[in-house]
Amino acid sequence: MTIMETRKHGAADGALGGRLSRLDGTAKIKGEADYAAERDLEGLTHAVMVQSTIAAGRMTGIDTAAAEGAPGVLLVLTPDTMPDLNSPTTWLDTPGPEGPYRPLVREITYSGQHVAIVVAETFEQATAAAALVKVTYEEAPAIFSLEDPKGGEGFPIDPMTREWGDAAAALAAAPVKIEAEYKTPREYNVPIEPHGLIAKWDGDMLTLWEPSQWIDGMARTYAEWFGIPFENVRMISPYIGGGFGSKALALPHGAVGVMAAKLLGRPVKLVITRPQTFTSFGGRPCTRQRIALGATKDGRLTSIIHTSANETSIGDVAVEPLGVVTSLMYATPNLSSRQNIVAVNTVKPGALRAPGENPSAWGIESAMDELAYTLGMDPLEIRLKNYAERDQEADKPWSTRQLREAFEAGAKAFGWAKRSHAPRSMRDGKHLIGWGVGAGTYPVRRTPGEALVRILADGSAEVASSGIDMGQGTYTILAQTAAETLGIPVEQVRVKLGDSALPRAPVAGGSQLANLMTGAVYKAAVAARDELVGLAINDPNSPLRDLQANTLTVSEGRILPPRDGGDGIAIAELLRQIGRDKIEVLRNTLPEDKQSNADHYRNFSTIATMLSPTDGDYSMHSWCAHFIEVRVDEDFGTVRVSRVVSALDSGRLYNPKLAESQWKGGIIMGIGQALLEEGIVDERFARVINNNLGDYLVPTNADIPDIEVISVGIPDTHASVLGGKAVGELGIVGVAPAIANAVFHATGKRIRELPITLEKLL
Ligand code: MCN
Ligand code: MOS
Repeated sequence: MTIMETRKHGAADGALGGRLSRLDGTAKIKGEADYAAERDLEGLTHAVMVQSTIAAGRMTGIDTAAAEGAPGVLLVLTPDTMPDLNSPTTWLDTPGPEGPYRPLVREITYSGQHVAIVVAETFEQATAAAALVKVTYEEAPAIFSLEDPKGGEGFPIDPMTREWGDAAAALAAAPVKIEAEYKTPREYNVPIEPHGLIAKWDGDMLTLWEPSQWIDGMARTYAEWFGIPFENVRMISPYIGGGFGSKALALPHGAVGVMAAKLLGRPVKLVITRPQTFTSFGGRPCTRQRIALGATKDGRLTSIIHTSANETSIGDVAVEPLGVVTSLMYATPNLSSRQNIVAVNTVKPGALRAPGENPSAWGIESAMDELAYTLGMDPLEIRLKNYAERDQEADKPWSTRQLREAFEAGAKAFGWAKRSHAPRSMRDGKHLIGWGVGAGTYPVRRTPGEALVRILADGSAEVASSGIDMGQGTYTILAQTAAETLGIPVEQVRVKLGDSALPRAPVAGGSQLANLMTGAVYKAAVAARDELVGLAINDPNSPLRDLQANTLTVSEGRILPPRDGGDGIAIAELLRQIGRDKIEVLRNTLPEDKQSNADHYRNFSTIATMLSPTDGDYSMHSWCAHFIEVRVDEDFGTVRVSRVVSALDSGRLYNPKLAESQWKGGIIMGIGQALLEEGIVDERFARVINNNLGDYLVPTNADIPDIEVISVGIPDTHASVLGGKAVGELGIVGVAPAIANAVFHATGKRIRELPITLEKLL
């Protein structure tokens, strides 16, 4: 839809629901956006990390003499010289492990673990000297990945268990059944801006320029590591070059870099190299899921049995929740879902766009397709037949679930009715054509947020929060929220984000920030508008004096009386008249009993305050359906995605242009996951060898067709103050199985292990 059409339909660009372009876009295109590591401070020094070359064992010696004597070198820290840090609290607000925190280690548990840092006057000097650090090791056998039989079955994660009915008996009795194993490899976040920071100490005040999805959470960890008050950490992150889940937490290299700055008494810049983005933090772990489905002859599910495992690191627990979609998507009277984790010699896996939902949908959405073909049923029909009318596990109704509408709208726009059922039945020259469908979902998470709204003497307004914008659109939608609520044009609103000196905000993770921060800004803006109106009716010189507050409106920067009562007064004029330079309101969305908390920041710097999607009377989720066409070259086994139509339910959209971009971004990552992305492990060294953007393949423009996205959401005020649901991670869920299902339709080959590379099709 064009902007003109949107106008015709009511929502002006700058209002909520309008298609305003990104407010940060111009600065980024012009190169004016200042990213964290681009700052040049006086006395800036440069640091480079040294990493282990073995995956398991212990360091027997580390010789730093040559490095220390190299030109320009100022400091070398090793496990022997790195001072201990405090053990930080966890992200659930519980105490961390006992004993000190040591980010440089002698006991090696994965290849690429940090063992030393070298700081020099220039980056080149630090890089050269880092190569001179000589480490000797006593090597032990390593478990290279989840695929390594040495890892065994792992141990169960009981909170992941879901059971109802008698799944085993129902499966045994089912007239139709399928059973298969679905796998995903290690996948990496690879944001274009690598992780890095500039750290500067002034006494016990720490300033950090570091890209962050969660300023408050990271600032808290740094404060705890270094034993200083939260307020002493100033973290600045106005622009972020992508994170996809990897920039939410403070990381070991950050701890070492900040310590180096403290010891040197000079600012330190530390940017990890591209290969180090594969080992300084983890991406999505390798997963496997065994799924058994039982059904009646007419295609009604009677049982789902799901057993799964993901790899974690040695000594740490990382769970990629693999059963989350399995238990939610389809109605079944019997279900059993269990998950193990298996410790292997890898960096601790982390969050990558839709952790859990993404691989979970890969399993169940592939399995449903297999069941459809076993039954000779249309893959869309089987999904509609088993449509879950309510959340069976939580035993609650959905707040809103426009998934049926998504299936219908997507199928219609795609032309699904023209599909011929049999594999290999559609062809265009030497291309086999396949049409596949896959569904997805993402939960609505809710955590408190806080925002400051300021109306200034010139009638313009400011919005401030430590929440962040890594490209998803926060600046823009918060400006729209404030503009609409305050009744001033959007050009008159400035939004400040990404600075811990501003009011508190939760993590921009779990696709929650838009709902939470629009809610907080709305609350503060309503209070500011009320104050403004109060001034207008109380000021003796105001043309609106003594009118009822609830009869006034604010629009286009003017406070207006009821119809035909004149043109009121401009906000700027009123403030000038009464001699006020601003109206300033700070509001948060914490529950009443938490409003006066001494450690206010604690409510925003962990996820302990997060409500689950089933907290309350409803089960709240976003939903989507992807319809995808592939063309498979029979001779070469190459797969091209040639058409994507997705229909998505994220409730009300604050800015459809940006939400559509988010969905498309997720779908593009899903195409990458289906066809390209894979951390290839060298089994001999337990090391990911394609640790660069030349060898770790992500999709380019040439890999991506036009993508049509259709919004089928309706406002959901159970889910959020302004009626929106999750957007950011929804699009990636269900894409890979839709592609694998399309590949099966094209070729008759069922690929159960991602990515779908050509050798699997030949
Ligand atoms: N939006 C909307 N209407 C809604 C909800 C959202 O119009 N009802 C739009 C807004 O433009 C909003 C955006 O969608 O800014 C994302 O909102 P939301 O779903 O709340 O997600 P977050 O703001 O919490 O962003 C985090 C989310 C996550 S968890 C990952 S991972 C991810 C993603 O966003 N990483 C991204 N999108 C990304 N986009 C970019 N460019 N870069 C990343 O690293
Ligand atoms: Mo997103 S992986 O929850 O930051």
